[in-house]
Amino acid sequence: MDNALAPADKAKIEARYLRGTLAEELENDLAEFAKPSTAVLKFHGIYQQDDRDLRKSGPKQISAMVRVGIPGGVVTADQYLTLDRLSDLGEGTLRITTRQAIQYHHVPKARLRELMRNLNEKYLTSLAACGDVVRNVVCCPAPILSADRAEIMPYVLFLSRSLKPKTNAYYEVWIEGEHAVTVEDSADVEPLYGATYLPRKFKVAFTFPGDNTTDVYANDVGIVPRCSLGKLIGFTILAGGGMGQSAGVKASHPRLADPVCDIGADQDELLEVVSAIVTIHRDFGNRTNRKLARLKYVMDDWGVAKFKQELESRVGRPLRAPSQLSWTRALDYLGWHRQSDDQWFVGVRVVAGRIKDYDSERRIRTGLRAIVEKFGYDVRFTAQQNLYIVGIPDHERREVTRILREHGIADPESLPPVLRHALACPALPTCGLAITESERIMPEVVAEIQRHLDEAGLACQDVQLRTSGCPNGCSRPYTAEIGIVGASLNMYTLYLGASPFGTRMGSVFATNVKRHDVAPLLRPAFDYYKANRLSDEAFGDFCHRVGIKALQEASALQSSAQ
Ligand code: SRM
Ligand code: SF4
Repeated sequence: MDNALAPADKAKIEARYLRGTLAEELENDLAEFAKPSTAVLKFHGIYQQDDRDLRKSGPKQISAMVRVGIPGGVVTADQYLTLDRLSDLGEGTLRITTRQAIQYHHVPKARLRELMRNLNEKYLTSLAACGDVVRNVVCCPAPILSADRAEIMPYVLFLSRSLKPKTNAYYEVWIEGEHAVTVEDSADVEPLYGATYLPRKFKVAFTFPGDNTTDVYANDVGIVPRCSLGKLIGFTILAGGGMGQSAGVKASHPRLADPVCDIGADQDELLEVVSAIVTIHRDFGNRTNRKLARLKYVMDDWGVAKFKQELESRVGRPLRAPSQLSWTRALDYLGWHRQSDDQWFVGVRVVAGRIKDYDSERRIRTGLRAIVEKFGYDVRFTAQQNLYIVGIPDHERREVTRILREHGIADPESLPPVLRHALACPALPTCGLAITESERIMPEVVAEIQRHLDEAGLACQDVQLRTSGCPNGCSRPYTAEIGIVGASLNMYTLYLGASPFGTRMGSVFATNVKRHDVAPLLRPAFDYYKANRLSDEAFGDFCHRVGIKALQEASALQSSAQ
């Protein structure tokens, strides 16, 4: 074996196209996989975790988080009901992720094969939902008809399928249950990835012009369709985005993607260009330091001109300059919307993406299942952790509304604006990287912030707020108007000033903020905004215009006056 290989790459080669010793380990009675297998498991969409709430009270309680990739967030009714039923193999919740996937938590090792086989029977897979490969391809899933939209879901599914690893390991390990075979015995090749796969994860998002619901700028590759009179005429391609930054690694930072080129509407051309960008990451991404390995650091080093030159040399032709992109505030499409002349869809708010029965009043999981079971509607998950129930005929709307109400599923119009738009990553107790709480405290923090907005005379103000339990930024807090990021034990960093369109990141407003100090600390900024905003100026745009220093001074002034 080549001694110059980085440890992570050596391990990938030793795992023989994602096999490792998973099949053997599934045969033993141990509750957990051995450490070397945990890296291989990620490519299969599985994280080995322990319940961090229980760490102090006894031995570690090991189980698995399983992520089911759902390209564009689209599932049939039958797939939804399967996803719902299989959640009982874990803790009984389905969690819609910020990339339209579904996660199960607390799945025992002994139930994993059963889970994977049942998913596979319904054409669902966790392959490549995690790991150093192209992850779940996301897209705005609202079935909206308008002149500046065309049906692009076939492109999403095509790209997703084409960029999946080609190894047979997933089927051997989970479906056929055969013992691992050697590479020589298998016919495996990974034409795109090679035996060492990518240096790091790689994310692709589509979104429609004007409507950045998927945060395209936060992705390694962003794809913006160009449409005219409801027809697709091409795509604008962006590259080099990513939110993650690692605590203690100074050079790591979030970055927005840059527009690189325009291409035509042909599926094969799209695949060619996106694959070429993936190979730039494969060949030039940092393979010795995983904290600095994302494509965004290649873009930082090279700049767009050199990046585009390399891309052109890989596709063998010059590429057109990117079109100018313009954006408006992303809509959430919650509530009722017309889908076609005789059909509707309803957007359902799922706070922090957690589909579960909270108590006898709020039976979200049961209510959604009841609707899908009764009517057979398809479901679409969104990158804002919500879902749409689609294809509802006019005459069934009343009954759907009744079932939603009966199960305590809130009418979005009744939700306070901040709660309606907020995102939160899971953090404690499942995430091994969490420094602070996020999902569990988000509703409370949001309620406190809403109270301060109400008191400041801003009760109806739309403000995007996102909480993450560490700087990795899984809820994309750096593109939220208020970003709350776990930094050290029970302490948060607050970011303000991002654009509500996802085109500008926020800046640090305050550090080392205790959870209960978050809302009071923001209050002076709300008062300042109320008194000095321009007409129709969003909170994030205001914070950016006046600058962080002015906001901090307003905050200091108010606290010294008290
Ligand atoms: Fe994430 C790692 C959850 C979207 C950046 N992320 C993790 C892990 C797997 C923790 C770990 O490595 O041990 C978290 C599992 C927690 C748990 O208990 O479930 C986790 N990330 C999530 C999800 C579930 C958050 C959510 O609220 O839904 C999202 C799953 C998306 C999916 O379906 O694929 C999720 N993660 C994101 C996003 C947002 C996005 O992609 O739009 C980001 C920022 C964008 C980006 O990638 O830069 C993100 N997650 C990270 C990072 C930082 C990567 C980096 O470049 O430094 C990590 C840490 C890592 O990879 O080492 C991470
Ligand atoms: Fe875990 Fe941090 Fe991601 Fe939250 S942001 S899920 S704490 S890795």
